[in-house]
Amino acid sequence: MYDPTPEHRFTFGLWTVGNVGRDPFGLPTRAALSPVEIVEMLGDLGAWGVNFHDNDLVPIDASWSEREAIVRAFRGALERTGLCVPMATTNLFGEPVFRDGAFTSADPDVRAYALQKTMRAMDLGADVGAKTYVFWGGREGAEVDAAKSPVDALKWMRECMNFLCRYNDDRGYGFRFALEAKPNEPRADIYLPTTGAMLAFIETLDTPEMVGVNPEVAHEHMAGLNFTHAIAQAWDAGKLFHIDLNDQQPGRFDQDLRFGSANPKAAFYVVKFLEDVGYDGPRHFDAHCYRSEDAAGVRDFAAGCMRTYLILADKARRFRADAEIQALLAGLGGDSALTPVMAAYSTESRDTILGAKIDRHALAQKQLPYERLDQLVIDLLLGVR
Ligand code: GCO
Ligand code: MN
Ligand code: MN
Repeated sequence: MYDPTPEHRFTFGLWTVGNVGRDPFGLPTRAALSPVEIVEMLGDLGAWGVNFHDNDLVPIDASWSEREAIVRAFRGALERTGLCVPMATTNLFGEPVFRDGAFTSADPDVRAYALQKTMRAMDLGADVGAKTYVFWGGREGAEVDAAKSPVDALKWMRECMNFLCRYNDDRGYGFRFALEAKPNEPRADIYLPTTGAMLAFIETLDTPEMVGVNPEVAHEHMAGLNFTHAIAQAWDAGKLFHIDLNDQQPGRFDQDLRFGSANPKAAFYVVKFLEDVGYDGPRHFDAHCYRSEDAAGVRDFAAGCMRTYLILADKARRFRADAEIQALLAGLGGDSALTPVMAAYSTESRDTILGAKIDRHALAQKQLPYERLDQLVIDLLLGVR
């Protein structure tokens, strides 16, 4: 029942299951897996797809013939396992050239290089059938606000996104672009730090319909925000093009923990939301295995992300089928004679509301049994219901 199959649309990045345990204080703790080995492992575990940054697959200085050989071997692994590539992205953060930003660098030649690298990476993604193209601007930020105006940074970012939207059209790739926000790390402060900020920025682009968001659990939690509320706003705007599932303790470095491992209750509401609204995009795990693990531990980690998702999806089904929970919910909202009046402004509805007798004391007395409701959710999650 909790075994993943491709229909569940679980995906991982080459950089996630391929993470070798390097951190700012220490060297790798496990051997690197080749892209082909990763695809085979993911196929074996029941995943649906695999995603990559350009240089996760093709080393940055590879020649064209090396690129072709790598892509051929990778495609072979996809065909053998049935895995697909739903999403691709560009590494615009690893190389020293991006030390002060890519699309928001004050140096126009750095921005041009970032565009060139992204267009080539889009070609690579399109070659293997990717449909979503993610933009995570890890270096698009600042430590020293004296150095540049954040308004200029936004202008450069907008120019680059508009340019790449045109490239997408020009080549007929049909990518849906998904912008991923993060408040900090690796920069002290990253521009457009939250999903809400990204949603507002998208509306300033020339072709906003091409662009949505890729919210990540850890990133909103690092900002102290409620992730379910962030994806709800993105969904409401028709912009939830992709999602990065992982976990994160508040107030820490970017932990990228196994999905649901730090705050299962928050993870439950995320899964419940996605299942309730019928989100049909990839369920992508952007997380890392503990540094203390070996290759077998990486499998446990990947299997655990998917298993936890499926357990929580089952809990969401039980939530919907639970008579007591549903009765409590039914008593909370509902309609009154004023519901249709509020739905549209007119002189009549204005006067009806201005003249209505609304007893604020009676309303304030109405019972809101949230303690009971929350305990029922806890009972459900802890497995005693
Ligand atoms: C991070 C980010 C990245 C991006 C990835 C894909 O904090 O490192 O979440 O993992 O998701 O670059 O765009
Ligand atoms: Mn992240
Ligand atoms: Mn991410």
